[in-house]
Amino acid sequence: MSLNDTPRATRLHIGLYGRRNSGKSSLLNALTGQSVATVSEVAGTTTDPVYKAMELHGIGPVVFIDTAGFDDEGTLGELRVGKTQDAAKATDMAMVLFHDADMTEELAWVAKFRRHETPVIPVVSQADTLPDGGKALAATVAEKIGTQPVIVSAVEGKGIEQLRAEIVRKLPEGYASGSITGDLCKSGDLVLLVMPQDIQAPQGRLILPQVQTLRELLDKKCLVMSCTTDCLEATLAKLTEPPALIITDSQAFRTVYAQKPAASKLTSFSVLFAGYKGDIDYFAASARKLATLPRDAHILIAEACTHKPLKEDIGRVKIPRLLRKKLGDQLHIDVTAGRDFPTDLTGVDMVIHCGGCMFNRKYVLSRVAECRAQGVPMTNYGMTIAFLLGILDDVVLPH
Ligand SMILES: Nc1nc2c(ncn2[C@@H]2O[C@H](COP(=O)(O)OP(=O)(O)O)[C@@H](O)[C@H]2O)c(=O)[nH]1
Ligand SMILES: [Mg+2]
Repeated sequence: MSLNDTPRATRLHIGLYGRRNSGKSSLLNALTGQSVATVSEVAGTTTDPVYKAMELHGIGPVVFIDTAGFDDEGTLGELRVGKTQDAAKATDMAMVLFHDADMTEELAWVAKFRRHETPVIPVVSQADTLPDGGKALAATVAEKIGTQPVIVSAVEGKGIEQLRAEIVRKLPEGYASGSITGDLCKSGDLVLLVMPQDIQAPQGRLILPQVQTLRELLDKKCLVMSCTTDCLEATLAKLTEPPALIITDSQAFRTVYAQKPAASKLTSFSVLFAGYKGDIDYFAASARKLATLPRDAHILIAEACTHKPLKEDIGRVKIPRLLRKKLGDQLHIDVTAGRDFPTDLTGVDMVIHCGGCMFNRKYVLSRVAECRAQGVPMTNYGMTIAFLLGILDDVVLPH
């Protein structure tokens, strides 16, 4: 999905609040990895609040609000402070920056946000300039507001991943990326769904990702055709033009790839759900890292469902078999199920997650955030299969 397809109003608005020169604009740039906001030594450089819609890695579409600073002086200053107050009303989540022993105004802002039930992330900024790396100031803040602040340095790039994890932790429950198929198809496009109804398919119904995808395609006014893998050839032969997009069950990937018309884009349900329920770019980058894992690497496979494993279970049988075939017999593979996910990932070289249809996006993103913070790559089933079959570069990713 292109950035502008998510209406600004429905995006999560994250506001940065602090005095002039507390490092708000620098922090925003560090978080996004871009120069979104003007940084200056001259206090009061950011004048009106700047609303910037963007894709935040590990989170999704958001709007950042970079404010002028709440200690602005003079007539023009008052106007700016007024605008900062106004921006606060549109803020779904607030970062309040602390950098000074006098924190009267900062505390008042925290209290104000809390009164409005707006989640607040306290931040100790420019930590590299503070005598003990900001620890004493952080302790004082924690004592005053009952929440441990994240200590950051935009210049040294420290604390940025922790801040990202904190944003994920504070996301509203229902936070979703908005679209499953994103920019991959539009109204009037012919979309073919390949859905093998094998031993693992539940009796008499489709699985949730298939149902949700189908519903979205109908809402989008796409023309939808469905078949099982064995009927793919006959289906393609009946169509007068190649489908704009083919969405297949990951397990039929190779078969579908071999038969697909050159003009059709191909993706899988689990790749789509990697984006809908997780961080597609982190998953794709992590899947590529499978190639460089040591032969005796430790891989953690995380299943959302706690159903009794089936004979040809994808997480317990199929993926481990594919991994061993590609990477050798010395791999250590553990499987975890349900909410049973370790907080300490020491010794884990790679996490491979299921599609997460039983979890909400916030929950999957919190796992991604834990992995990112601990420097552990994390990908999902669809991405893993695509990589192991050597077709990751031929799969289209939704955005
Ligand atoms: N040493 C250091 N300087 C910083 C840091 N963050 C910002 N600065 C500097 O502090 C000044 C004000 O930063 P800016 O981001 O414009 O602050 P804002 O007014 O709150 O938006 C600039 O000179 C920045 O280069 C940091 O983490 N460490
Ligand atoms: Mg600024």
